[in-house]
Amino acid sequence: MGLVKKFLKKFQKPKVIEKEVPIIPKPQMKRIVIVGDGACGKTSLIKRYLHHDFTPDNYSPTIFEVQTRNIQDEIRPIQLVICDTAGQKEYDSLRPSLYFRSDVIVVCFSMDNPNSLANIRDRWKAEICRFCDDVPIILVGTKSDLATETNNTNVERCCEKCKLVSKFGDAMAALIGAEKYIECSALTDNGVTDIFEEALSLALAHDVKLRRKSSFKRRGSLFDTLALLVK
Ligand SMILES: Nc1nc2c(ncn2[C@@H]2O[C@H](COP(=O)(O)OP(=O)(O)OP(=O)(O)O)[C@@H](O)[C@H]2O)c(=O)[nH]1
Ligand SMILES: [Mg+2]
Repeated sequence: MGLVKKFLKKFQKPKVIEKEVPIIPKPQMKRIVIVGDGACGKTSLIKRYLHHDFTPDNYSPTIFEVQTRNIQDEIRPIQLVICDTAGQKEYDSLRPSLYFRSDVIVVCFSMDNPNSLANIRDRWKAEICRFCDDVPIILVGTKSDLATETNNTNVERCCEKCKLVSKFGDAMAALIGAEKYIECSALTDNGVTDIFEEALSLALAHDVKLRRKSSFKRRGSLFDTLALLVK
C-alpha cells in the first residue's frame, strides 16, 4: 500500500455502525391485596397460584408478605404485586399500610366456616371502606373442597349445604359491593387462576375509570373557571 493511502486511512472517520436497540417498555405495576380472617386460606391460595403448590395442614400465620409475578400483556408487561396479609387481630395495625396504592382487594372467607363469612360484613367491609373506598373488591369463598366434600351417607345434605353457602356468598358480595364472587380451593386448584385473572382485568379497568374520573375533574375545573369569567 502506498504511503498516501496509509496516511488517509489513519485520518479517516471511524465508521458508525447503527444497531437497533429494542425499546423495552417499563412494566405496569398492579397491586392486589388479599385479606380475610386468620386461617381462612389466603396464603395457600397465593402459594397455589404462584408456585402450583399446596401443603395441607401446614398452617403458620402470616405477618405480611409481598410477592410478584410478571405477566406479558399485549401492550406492555405487567408486574402483579400480591400482598398477603395477616388475618389475626394482633396484626390489625399492620394492614393499613398495605392497602396503600392497591388496585384490587380480594377479601376471603372460608366456605367451611360461617364465622369467617359473617366477619366479611362485620369486620372486613368497614376496614376496606375506611382505607380504600374506591378500589374494586372480589369476594372469595376458599376451601370449596370442604364445602362440596361428599360422604356416601349424606350426599344430599352436603349438596344442600354447598348451595346454601354459595347463595350466602352471592348475597354477601352484593352487600359489600363486590364486583365478583368466586369460589376456590387451593387443594384442588379449582377457581384459583380465575381469581387472579379477574383481579388483573378489574385492576386494568380501574385504571381507565380513574383516568376518566380525573379528566372529568379537570374538565370540571375548566368549566368552573369559565363560569367565573362569565360572571
Ligand atoms: N382443605 C383445604 N384446606 C385448606 C385450603 N386452603 C388452606 N387450607 C388449610 O387451612 C389452613 C390455613 O391456611 P392459610 O393459607 O395458612 O390461612 P391464612 O388465611 O393465610 O391464615 P393467616 O396467615 O393466619 O391469616 C392450613 O392448614 C391450610 O392447609 C383449601 O383450599 N382446602
Ligand atoms: Mg397466611
